[in-house]
Amino acid sequence: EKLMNGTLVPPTPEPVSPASSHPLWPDIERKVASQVSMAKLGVGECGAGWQLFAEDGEMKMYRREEEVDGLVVDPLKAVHVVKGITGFEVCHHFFSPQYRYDWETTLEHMVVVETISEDTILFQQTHKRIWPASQRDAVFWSHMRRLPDDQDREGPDLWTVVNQSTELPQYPANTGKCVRVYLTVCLLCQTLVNPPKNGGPVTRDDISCKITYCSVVNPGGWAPASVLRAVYKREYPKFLKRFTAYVMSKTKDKPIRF
Ligand code: 18C
Repeated sequence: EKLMNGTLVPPTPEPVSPASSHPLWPDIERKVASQVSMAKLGVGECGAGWQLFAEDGEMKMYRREEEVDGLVVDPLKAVHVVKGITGFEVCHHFFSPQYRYDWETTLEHMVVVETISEDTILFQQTHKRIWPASQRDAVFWSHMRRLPDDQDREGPDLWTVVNQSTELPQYPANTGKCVRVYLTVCLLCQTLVNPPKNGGPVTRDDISCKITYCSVVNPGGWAPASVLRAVYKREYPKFLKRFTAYVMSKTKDKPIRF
């Protein structure tokens, strides 16, 4: 568009509702704050009963055995340190729908129900069925954010993605072949930089990412406890190794993004 004096006016961008005016916003603010503060605590600090169940190099996975109404809901906490990638890059690939089928091996189908804003998306997902249980689906919001540095540390800010089940009238629970699962997931990432001794530019050899992944999944309906525990003991380590290898491969020849 041209004004009368001949200057060009850029086209108005597509309206994307700011997440802060969305009805889910108060829930998102509250959940992100509580999940991040829990994720920051080490396994020793966040209550007794954490057992190490998987370890591979720098990766350590802990769980706490818990049941609610006879259903296994064991909270999981995993920590990992991965060379050559940043917290932003890890969160970006975890959050963005365009990469999800590449790394999420439990996924059968994903729908982006609503893009609330650049950093907040509503998803509906169906996951692969595990015999002898019913297939599962999930409806959740996902929110990615840079976290202000509360400890005045040197170096880049933290990044997080929080995924939290919610209800959507368009996707009522337990009406089709799927049983609805309820999840709370927090991925928290800190980039560690080793400044090069020669004072040169920071390369991927000088960075690593400390990843904390916390998850609680309520299976929502009957699932044999022994099968469920065997499935997550296999699937969580597989996820974290595969996903981080994926982020390394997607970023290795690209400029570092903090
Ligand atoms: O966080 C992860 N992924 C995100 C993006 O997809 C998001 C999704 C979380 C998925 C939650 C689990 C949904 C149910 C899955 C069913 C299991 C299918 C396994 C198929 C194997 C062939 O946050 C990464 C998630 C990594 C997933 C680990 C598996 C967790 C298993 C938890 C058990 C859930 C109950 C299953 C009921 C049936 C058990 C007999």
